[in-house]
Amino acid sequence: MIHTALCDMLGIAYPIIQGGMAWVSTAELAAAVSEAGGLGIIGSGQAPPGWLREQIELARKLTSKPFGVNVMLRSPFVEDIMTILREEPVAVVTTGAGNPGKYVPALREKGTKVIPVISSVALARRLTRSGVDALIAEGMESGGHIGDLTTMALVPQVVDAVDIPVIAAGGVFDGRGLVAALALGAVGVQMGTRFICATECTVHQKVKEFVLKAKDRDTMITGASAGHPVRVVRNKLSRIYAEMEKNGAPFEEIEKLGVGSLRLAMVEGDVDNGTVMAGQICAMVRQIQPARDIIVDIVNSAGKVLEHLNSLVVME
Ligand code: TUI
Repeated sequence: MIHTALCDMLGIAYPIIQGGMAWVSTAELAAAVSEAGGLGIIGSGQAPPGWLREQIELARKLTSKPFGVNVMLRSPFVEDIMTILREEPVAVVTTGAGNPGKYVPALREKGTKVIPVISSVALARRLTRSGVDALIAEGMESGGHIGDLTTMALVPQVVDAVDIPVIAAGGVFDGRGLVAALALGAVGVQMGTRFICATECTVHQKVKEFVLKAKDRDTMITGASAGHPVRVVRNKLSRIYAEMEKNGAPFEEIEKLGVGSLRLAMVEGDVDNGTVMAGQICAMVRQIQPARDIIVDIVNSAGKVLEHLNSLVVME
């Protein structure tokens, strides 16, 4: 059993947040994670606002436990999404791919905890001044839109820079990752990639099979030359990206490749021509299992790691 300040802050049993992955983290997955004692998150990505309203309604039917919504700040619908979150407040809002500062007061007024994902110390400091409740420090081991520091380097620097709770993300698969995060000063972890292969995850079956097959070096970063680095599982589309970037293709053309490609993979199941975002631990994902089993495995393995570490302490 592992209990941290994050559990008290969010009213959850275990300090595990499920990443709000666009087109992947639907109400079914979020509710299953929350039911299992973690914090489930609906990923609103670039989906239209009506979709989010339905998903919040569905999650409320599936669980009475707290859950959250991730807002992708580069979505064209971000203002409408924020309006819905004021009308239908959820326990937690996480944000990604930008600075959510101006939305913080209205969300907190509704009792929503605001927990931005950040990849630098500078933004961590700035957001602390905006009055956010906690931060998720996400290393470049993560899937999707990333910064350039690793989790190992980023988390302790953010922990030292701010006086609010920090959650670690990027490269976490099991109890070893959870304990490592706690050792770095975090109060918990956010995990995305492992939950892609949760039984309750509604992503296309072909995506689950693709992730199950991935090996340690099968992810790569696309879009860095256009200023938006995104970690994906290598496929036909990522090879086209690499070729274009090598040839110095213009920024706009590289950006164009990505439009609609995440949905194409995650919803339509086209894992050749679509974008399959996943983190570097994708090779460790070897089975499809219920969210509850994933959470139990993380918590039990963390207990064993802690016992082992404790056995290394020699009294002088
Ligand atoms: O947001 C993510 N991961 C994502 S979002 C996404 S969907 C997408 N669609 C189209 C274009 C781009 C993305 C897929 N994966 N993770 C959280 C995260 N946020 N990591 C890094 C950041 C971040 C980066 C820069 C947060 C703030 C930031 O600030 C820049 C600024 O505006 O100051």
